[in-house]
Amino acid sequence: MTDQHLLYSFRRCPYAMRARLGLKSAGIKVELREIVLRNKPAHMIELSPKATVPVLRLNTGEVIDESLDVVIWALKQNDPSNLLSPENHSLEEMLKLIAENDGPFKHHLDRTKYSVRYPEDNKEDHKQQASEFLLKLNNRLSNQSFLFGNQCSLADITIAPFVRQFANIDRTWFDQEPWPHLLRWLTEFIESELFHSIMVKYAPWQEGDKITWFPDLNSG
Ligand SMILES: N[C@@H](CCC(=O)N[C@@H](CS)C(=O)NCC(=O)O)C(=O)O
Repeated sequence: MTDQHLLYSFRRCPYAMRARLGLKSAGIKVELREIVLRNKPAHMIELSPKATVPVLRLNTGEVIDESLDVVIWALKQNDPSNLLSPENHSLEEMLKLIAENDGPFKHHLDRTKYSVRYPEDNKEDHKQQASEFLLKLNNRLSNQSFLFGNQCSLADITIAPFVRQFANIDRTWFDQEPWPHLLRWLTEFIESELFHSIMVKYAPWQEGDKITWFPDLNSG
């Protein structure tokens, strides 16, 4: 047992954003250690040799190193906004859409955003295939405020950071595509108090630093 939960995080990583969104929504306080991907702390790699962020070490010593598992763990402790149980929908249905996001959509997103790393691939094909997923989300959002009804759910907070990442590849193009409902949903997410509260900037952690608590007490 240690005194507190510890989160290794990277501000701009959509997986780490997802973890912070879950922890913040659940009101769970952690010690936050901001990292730089090129220079990961040895302790983080000791906890999780696959060395991706986020890594959450619970005060029991248990390590959770998959972002979706972090969110689900957090919300199972405390879920005041019922993110795990949206009206008329099941957790299973949400997990299916999240799997599409994390699998094919993220695959095409990376090959659009980092196309120089994939010289054999056709960037436009990947952009097109990623867009098909986004049109599907737009459809869901045409008659409801969020992906699984009129209240925010697990699916919204876990998928939105990736849609934001895709939108930022070419914002002028993205804003002109035929997905007005998706745009409305993304804008609301980006402008939300919740999102602002998890995007506070921290200097990279160094041994000997004083503890940085997340959520930040000054960020709402
Ligand atoms: N499946 C993992 C993926 C996490 C992931 O790939 N994070 C990226 C940063 S966005 C990372 O740490 N990559 C390792 C690296 O770039 O060295 C999760 O959901 O937590």
